[in-house]
Amino acid sequence: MIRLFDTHAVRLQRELNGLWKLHRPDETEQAGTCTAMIPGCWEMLRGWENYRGRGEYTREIITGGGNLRLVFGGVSHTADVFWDGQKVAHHYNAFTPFDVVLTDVAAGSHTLSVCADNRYTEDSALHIPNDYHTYGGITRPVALEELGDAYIRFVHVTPIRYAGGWMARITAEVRRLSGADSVGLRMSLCGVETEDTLTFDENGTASLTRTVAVPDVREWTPEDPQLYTITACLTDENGHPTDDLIERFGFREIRTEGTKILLNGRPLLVKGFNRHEDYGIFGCAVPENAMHHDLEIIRSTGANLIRTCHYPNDQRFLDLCDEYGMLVWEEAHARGLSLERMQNPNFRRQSADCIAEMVEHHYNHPSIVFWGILNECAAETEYGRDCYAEQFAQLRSLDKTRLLTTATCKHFSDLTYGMPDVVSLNLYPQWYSGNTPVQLYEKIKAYLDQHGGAGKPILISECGAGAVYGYRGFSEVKWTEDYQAKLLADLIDAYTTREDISGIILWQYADCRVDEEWFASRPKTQNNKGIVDMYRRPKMGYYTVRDMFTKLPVYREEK
Ligand code: ADA
Repeated sequence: MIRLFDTHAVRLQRELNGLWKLHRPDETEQAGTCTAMIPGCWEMLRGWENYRGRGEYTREIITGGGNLRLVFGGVSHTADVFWDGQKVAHHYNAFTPFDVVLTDVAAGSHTLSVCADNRYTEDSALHIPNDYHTYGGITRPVALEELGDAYIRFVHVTPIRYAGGWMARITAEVRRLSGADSVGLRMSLCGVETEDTLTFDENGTASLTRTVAVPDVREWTPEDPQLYTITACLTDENGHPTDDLIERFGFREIRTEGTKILLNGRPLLVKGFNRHEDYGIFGCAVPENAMHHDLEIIRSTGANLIRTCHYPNDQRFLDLCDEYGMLVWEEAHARGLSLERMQNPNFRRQSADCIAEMVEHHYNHPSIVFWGILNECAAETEYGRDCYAEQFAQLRSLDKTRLLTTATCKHFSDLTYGMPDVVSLNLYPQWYSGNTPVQLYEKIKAYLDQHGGAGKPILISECGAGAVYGYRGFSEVKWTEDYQAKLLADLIDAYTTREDISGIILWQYADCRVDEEWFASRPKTQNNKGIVDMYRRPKMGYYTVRDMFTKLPVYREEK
């Protein structure tokens, strides 16, 4: 499945998941040639566990011909796509989807190849050796769609709350591949029907924006995550459907008021986890059942938010968050980039592409309430500050409704405190620094108040401690589960009880693999700050967090 609900009743879509052939194109001997399961990371294959290089996946496609669209949920991290040996697409970034439209394809058998590359070359500004692992392969689902003369590229729904209730602003974009200069577009949501004729411009694109009032709305809330469906359908001159797209959305509002974050008008207390897409033997290609299991565990702690540190997530996971009423901070890809890294000639373009793809594909998820950028990058430099400003401006132009933020560790030199809607602090008292949680926070708060951050809501976007699963001891020294559990209790206590902090996002939900070449090598080559290990076995910290989070309210006024 590429999504967790039906997105088409007219357009034919078939999955290309399953077994593909895989080989290493840069090795003369056919060592490593095998069959691989898609979606999957090649690190799951024997002999490929530490492979960093190019891997070429191939399979046969039998089609009745016509216009086809290949949809890739994610290829890690660079993809070159070949159709019968001809290159048809190039895409950079493991964490964003892309597609390829092929017109007038002949009926019969064809060869589809995808060459994935997970090397850290100079071309790659965002995938670098890091405190998480960049796996290799076709790591998210792939599908093939049959298109007619035109198809719907996207439908975005923006919920708008006004004094009398709710409206929905709908934006749709349609592309023409062949055929007539105009097309009919019928849409239906919550019992409201619209019908329009769209005329294509010289580039073969047509778009439409409409705002409709929606009566009797049930709001999407963490307690009652009500989802609605919009169906958009292209029609020919006889009114017959030729293409369609079904999307899900919800009615909810997120905004700030002074130092508060308001969800549907109520002050939110964030109780969250940072979660990497990484799971035991599956790597970043986390199967649906395991995603579901993660949400079961996370919800059982009483948490209400997940931060997708530090990249856009698989859309199936976001679908699950919509269903579970789990709030999401989705982040564009970047972690810990130095000034030198940000000055990579590809950095600005690769970042802009990532942001554009993330917002376009994930716009409708009601669960996403924050867009984040540039975790712990060079915010202390003037060049870095300009990049932050550029990315915030891009996000604001694409989405005027969600809150923008960035997690900083440059507490006493950050030049960007004035830019985001919410100031977010990554801090590790009693782990990397000797201060108590309150001492450290108060020092930072005094600084940020003088440097653009005064009067804004504040989130603790990361804090925590490492614990090696199963390492226990009366000594309660660092790396024991005992030390982690005790520190987590202190952190939750310090950061959820102050009026000037809107909540805490613990680092992290589950242990994850880190790159061996990353400068701060870690025990077991893992970031061990999870409250569960890579196989989701609970550490003592899981129970501590659960005991504390479940006693805390979702909204501040309920205290
Ligand atoms: C940082 C960073 C995380 C992780 C964490 C840690 O704040 O944002 O990705 O590396 O520190 O475990 O040290």
